[in-house]
Amino acid sequence: MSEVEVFDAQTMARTISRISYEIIERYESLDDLVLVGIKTRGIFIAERLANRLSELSNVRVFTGELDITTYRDDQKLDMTPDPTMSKIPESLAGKKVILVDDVLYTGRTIRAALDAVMDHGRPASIALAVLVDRGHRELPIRADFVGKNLPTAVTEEVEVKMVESDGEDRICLIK
Ligand code: 3GP
Ligand code: 5GP
Ligand code: MG
Repeated sequence: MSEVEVFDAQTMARTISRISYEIIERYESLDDLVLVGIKTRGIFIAERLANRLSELSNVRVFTGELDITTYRDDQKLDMTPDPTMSKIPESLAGKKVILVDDVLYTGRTIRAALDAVMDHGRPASIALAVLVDRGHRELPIRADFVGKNLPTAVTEEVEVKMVESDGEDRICLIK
């Protein structure tokens, strides 16, 4: 097994900044924007983007937390979709939602997240921001904001470490 560093702490901070600028460019205004992080690390990334956006624009950007466990199509147990497992500050009806996750892979997490978001109201729009797109999509899903496109083999794994959960910011490709 070998480990190749993809992001160090500085690159991760720069990437969060760059995506924040791209978000500002993309939307006419940041009013009604809600960054919805997919647990676990998507939540930390959404918080960091919201802080950076607030610094850059003087608009307070709201965040939410999505737990998509009960919405997955590949779960072994049949679970009833449970919107109360997510922490969304208010209705998402009419909001500009950006889903935020650490790694985009098959796309099944995002498909589930779209269902989960809709259970909190009908947003005006939904976009997707991810730190790493590792390819191998099984559904017609793409990200609007990408930290890094990282071609991977199915046997490889992208290890994402963040200060909030792991004590350091670092992304490695484990071969
Ligand atoms: P999370 O941070 O979004 O909760 O490195 C830990 C993170 O990556 C966890 O996600 C964990 O579930 C996820 N993870 C790591 N390797 C894999 C993998 O090979 N496949 C899947 N589906 N998830 C992985
Ligand atoms: P998908 O549903 O697109 O297959 O996978 C996306 C979700 O699985 C993300 O939330 C991510 O945390 C996790 N994931 C899938 N592959 C990897 C990987 O190689 N590394 C990490 N860190 N997470 C992964
Ligand atoms: Mg994730």
